[in-house]
Amino acid sequence: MSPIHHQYAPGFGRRPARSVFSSDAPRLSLNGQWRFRLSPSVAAAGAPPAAVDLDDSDWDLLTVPGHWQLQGHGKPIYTCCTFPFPVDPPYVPDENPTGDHRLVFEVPASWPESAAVLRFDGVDSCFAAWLNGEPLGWSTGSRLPAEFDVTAHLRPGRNVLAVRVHQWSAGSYLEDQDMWWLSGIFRDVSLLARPAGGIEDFSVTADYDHRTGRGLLRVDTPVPALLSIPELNLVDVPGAGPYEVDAVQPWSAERPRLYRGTLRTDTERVEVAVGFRTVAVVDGILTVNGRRIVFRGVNRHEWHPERGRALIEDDMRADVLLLKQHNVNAVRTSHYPPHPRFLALCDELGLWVVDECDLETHGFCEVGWRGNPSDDPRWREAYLDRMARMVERDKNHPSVIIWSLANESGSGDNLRAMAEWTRRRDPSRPIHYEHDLDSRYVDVYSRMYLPVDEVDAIGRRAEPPLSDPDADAHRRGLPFILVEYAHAMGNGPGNLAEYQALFDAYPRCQGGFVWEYLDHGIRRTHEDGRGYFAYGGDFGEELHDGNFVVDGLFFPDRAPSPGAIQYKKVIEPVRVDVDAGQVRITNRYDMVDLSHLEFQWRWDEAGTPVATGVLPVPAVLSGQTVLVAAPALPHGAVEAYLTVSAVLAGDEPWAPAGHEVAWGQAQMCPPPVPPAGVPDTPAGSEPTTSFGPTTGSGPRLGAAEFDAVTGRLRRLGDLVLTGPQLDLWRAPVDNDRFLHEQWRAYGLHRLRHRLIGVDAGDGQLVVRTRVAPAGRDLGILATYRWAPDDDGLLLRLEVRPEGEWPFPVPRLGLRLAVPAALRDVEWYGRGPGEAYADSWQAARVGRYAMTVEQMQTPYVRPQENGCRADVRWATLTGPDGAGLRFEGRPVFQLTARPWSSEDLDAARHTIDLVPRDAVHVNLDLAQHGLGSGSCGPGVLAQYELRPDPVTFLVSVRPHRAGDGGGACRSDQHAAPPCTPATTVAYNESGD
Ligand code: IPT
Repeated sequence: MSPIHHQYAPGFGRRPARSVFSSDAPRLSLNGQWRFRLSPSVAAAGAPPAAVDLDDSDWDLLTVPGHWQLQGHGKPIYTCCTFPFPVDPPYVPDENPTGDHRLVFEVPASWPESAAVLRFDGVDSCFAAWLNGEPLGWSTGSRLPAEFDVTAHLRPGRNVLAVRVHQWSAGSYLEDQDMWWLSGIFRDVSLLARPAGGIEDFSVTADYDHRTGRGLLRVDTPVPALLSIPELNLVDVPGAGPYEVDAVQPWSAERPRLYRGTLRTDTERVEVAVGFRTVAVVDGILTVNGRRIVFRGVNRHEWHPERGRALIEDDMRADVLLLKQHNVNAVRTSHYPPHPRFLALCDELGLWVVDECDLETHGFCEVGWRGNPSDDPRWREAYLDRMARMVERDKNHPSVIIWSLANESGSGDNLRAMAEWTRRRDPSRPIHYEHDLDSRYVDVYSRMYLPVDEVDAIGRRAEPPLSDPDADAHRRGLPFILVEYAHAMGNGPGNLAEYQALFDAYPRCQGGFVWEYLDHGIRRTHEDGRGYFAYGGDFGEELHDGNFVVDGLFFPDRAPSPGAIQYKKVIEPVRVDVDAGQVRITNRYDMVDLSHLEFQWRWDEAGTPVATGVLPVPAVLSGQTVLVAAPALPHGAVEAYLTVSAVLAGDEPWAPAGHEVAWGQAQMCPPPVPPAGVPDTPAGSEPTTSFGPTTGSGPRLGAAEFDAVTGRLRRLGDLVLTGPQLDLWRAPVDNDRFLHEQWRAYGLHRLRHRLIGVDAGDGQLVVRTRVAPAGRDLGILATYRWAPDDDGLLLRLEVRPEGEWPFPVPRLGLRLAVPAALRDVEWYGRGPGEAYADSWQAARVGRYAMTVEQMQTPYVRPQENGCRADVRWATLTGPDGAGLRFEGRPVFQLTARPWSSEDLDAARHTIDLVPRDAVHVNLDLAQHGLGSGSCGPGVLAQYELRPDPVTFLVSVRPHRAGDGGGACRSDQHAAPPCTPATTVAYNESGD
């Protein structure tokens, strides 16, 4: 007999799978401090740690649940899909770290003499257990429960439990999810008394008929049991019923109505939480309770930066609350069943769940899928075992509306067998598996990372046909979901709005799940005390996939990244379109009306609120739109914006009253008077005097002094500056993957500037330069035309590319360095967060103040960040309130940081970034979009930044203490009256 870690079989000696529930039968938690010893191999571990009298007093202590690698034993390994051991199934290397765990526990005197069960909710990856020296059995299936009957071995008083856990096993071949490899008893361990005649398991069926409003309820049990749900007038009735319930309130993610009650026999009482709902695919559309639903979802791994996948209740509740607060309505439990409490919280607070089995054989892809277990009958039992353990455990959760067989496991008969078993066991839920490419045994057509145009074709049911006409007809009739899209790695994702537009446009496109919810960074502390998050490679792994493991909408500590804020905006369940005379409000919820929301409006002039109020909005039904008159305010002399926010009218279990759900904003009117007398086009006049590049003293223009050799501005009044000069570079974002290799090959990060000439005259200074990388003959002619502008300067930068530019460029604008003391920033433009060409919708126009430090987004792997878009003006000031003021003509994009782009580019972790003695400022015309290129489609053509000839205007002047931000002067905006200010890169309509 081969050792347990080399077996195709999933386990031995386990009890049949069943659901998780709360019972009044005694339960003893065995969580806590256990004795622990890690051995580098099974051989080194020696005899099992089973003996009652084994002296473990010199073993370490380990917190259970927990991973040993996160408690100082062994090291985490991160690979995305490559197996960190030879692909040699079902065998794993001799170097198989083995953790022996022992716990001495007392069975209280009150413990009944009934049967007893020992339950493990999750052990990674393969374990055997002994109680009081007697073997109980063994199991694989890390994220699934295993129960053993311990009736014969449990003693009154002192008991000794021993568990041997192998890091690697045959099961590891089925658990190649893209996450840290972390081992141990990472979910709860408990001892359960099982009263004779108790409730071993139960299955709730609670259908909802949306035509009649009636529910149909039955609760099946192996032994007859009595059901009580007082709210439904059911008291001690036979569970099996069935019962027709009139006028029942259905369960949905939007209104998670649970009817709580109990089920009892003479010896046991258990809790039930019933949610009435019916899931069905009707005419090719996925419906719940007769209504089409749209997933505004995320893929959720379980993660905590210190505890790994050993989550506690607070973590899980925080996740559900955060998701609800960010308008997310659905979770795919990528790629394994979560801790059971998570699903109970989804039932209670309302999230649709795609519950996915603990199965992924992705590493076989690396070897051409040779030997993939999915199509090998020797693995059949393990596949079916995993599915049954998930379905039986989670079957009573109304939140679970789809079963997912696996992730990225190729194709094969074992998957088909799982689907068939599941369909028989639970016909009430559709079945999903993305990699069933022909969708032969699934009920939902699902793909990942498809580009917008392919989703559009699927929406029209016009996707390319399959070769088998029957399979094609079947697939063409299925609803479609993007089970993964929008790779949220680092800065991004972009293009969320384009996908959402397709989900709105095509009934068949029923939303998707962003990859992914949370960055899986591991918290570490540098020797100087500063904290940071580690990623792949930081633990000396021989194979790893770097920071591909930090690709979430939320940072490892659950702080929302700009991607989360953007996603919240794009998926908002109410669309508020503000127009000159009216506000158009569309209910995009699947089920509920808008009576739970209050619509508050705010009128800002030059970014300062001048009036507020509440719009009277009727209880708009799902899918409907109303037009409400916009508040009429007199147009002043400055730019005015109307913002309408939909906020919670009362407290909800997931957020307090006043929480903002959605908003819309529009520029109501810029100054009616056309701009007058602005010298913003000095290009026409020709200079009369010329300074050569080698002239000794620098030319001057008013309070400004320029460098004679480079032609660069070096002083404005009292302030010493470096620059500005043309800049094309950004520290590549993760989504610049592939493109950034071209940028580097062409040397965009090492541009050289050559002064052609400085010409002065007519009160202007014209600095002509050529900017180009070494080794290449392409370049840019950059002409800086400086003219006096009040007590400052107006700069007109003309950019004329030369040669072949075969790719979009990262950015186009100016960089400069200003004294480090100027660290207080105020601006009028989009904010408060960053915004990019294809990810700006969450940033609203307003007046904001932050320090330079606060403007940084701490991406776990440092990269370009912090761009504030559509900035009309910005000031950078020091402690005395004096500094610089920049003004756009009409707008610019502002990035300010305590380090340079080069520092950012070189840094691997946040702690590598150390403030310099300058503030580095970028004033950009535009940046290239973000896209999803780290794992998916890149930037859409309309958001690419092509190096075309352009002219960019911006002014700079000294800012004195007490100047204030200043209202937007009427002459600052080149935009014509009553049209929104736009830049080349921003499209207000979102089209
Ligand atoms: C896809 C995986 O399903 C997911 O687990 C994760 O690895 C994601 O990619 C990238 O972060 S599979 C990929 C081959 C598209």
